[in-house]
Amino acid sequence: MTAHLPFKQAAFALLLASLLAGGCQSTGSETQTKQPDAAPATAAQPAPILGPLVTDIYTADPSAHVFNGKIYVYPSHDIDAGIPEKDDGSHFAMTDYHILSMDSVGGKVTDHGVALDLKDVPWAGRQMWAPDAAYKDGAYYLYFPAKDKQDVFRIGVATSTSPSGPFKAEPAPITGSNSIDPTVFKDDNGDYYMYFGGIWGGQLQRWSSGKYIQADTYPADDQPALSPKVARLADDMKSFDGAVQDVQILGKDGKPLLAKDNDKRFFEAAWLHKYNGKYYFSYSTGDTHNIAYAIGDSPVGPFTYQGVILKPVLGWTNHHSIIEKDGKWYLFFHDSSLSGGKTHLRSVKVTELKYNPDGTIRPIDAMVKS
Ligand code: FUB
Repeated sequence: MTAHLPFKQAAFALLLASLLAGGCQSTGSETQTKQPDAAPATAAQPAPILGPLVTDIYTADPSAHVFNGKIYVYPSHDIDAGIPEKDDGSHFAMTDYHILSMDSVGGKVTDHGVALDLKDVPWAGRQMWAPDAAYKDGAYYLYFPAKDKQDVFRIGVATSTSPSGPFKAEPAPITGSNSIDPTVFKDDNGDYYMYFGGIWGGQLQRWSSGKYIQADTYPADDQPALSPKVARLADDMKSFDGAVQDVQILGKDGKPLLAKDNDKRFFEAAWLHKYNGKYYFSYSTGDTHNIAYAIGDSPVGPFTYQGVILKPVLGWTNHHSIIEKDGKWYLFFHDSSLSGGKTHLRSVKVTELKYNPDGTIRPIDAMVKS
């Protein structure tokens, strides 16, 4: 069933369509969901928001990639574990990953079933948070944060011969990794970089000394904000080649953003993409709920703050990825509309992302009523 819908009704229409017209179909461990058609954007209009991509499970933190001409989305799989909401994020108690795929944005979405389960990760204790994936030389790599048995977030890696898994986890997390939200970027010369880090529940504030300290330590308001991290991946894609470095995010004045710059500074959810030869580092500002971005001339920075890509969405967290497919750019993100606003029960959506002629990005407001 197809319908031309105002953007904000599309999610609810999809749910209805799925229920009434059999929009969700299961084939073995895979489930397919039809996407509603949305009216094409005009130059003056914002692009339509499509999704939730799937409605029979909650999905969040979407890391999208194009592999073999198809779009694969590596999300968190949100569940309600009955844990009360706390600042340390314990209620985000996810235990596995499902991978979604589609031929094109707006096409049928396939849920490939469980790709990796917590019980099959020897070192992990709880909370499988935002993952990402990469491809090299015939192998697919799933990078994921989880708390180890000592309740410290680490970043693990698992491998598969298929982009949709199943993935087999390495016996130990990546040496030198910590905190959450890994994302891997492949540069044009074949180098791979991992960016990671997240404040509060993601524990980045416990690594300021270079070692894990249980107490939270934050810079004073007038000091540089906590930095996300970057490391080049070694040839084996399972270890870091060299030291973990700070990612510097500068203001337009060339000085590092400060801890008090809450509406601009890094909190979590890093992503890196390249556009017209420039490196775009984007991230969530956390407690101010923006997806912001900064541009640089090198994959390791420094990056200069530019503005907001995605304004706050329904729910507390904001998390995204950016890909190019068939000459168009897309922003994948999540919100809590399907769960009626529950912060830990989110759903992945997608919309087109547009650049201005000067390379800046047109901000997106997914809350705007059409
Ligand atoms: O999904 C758990 C956490 O919420 C992610 O790791 C953060 O980026 C935030 O979206």
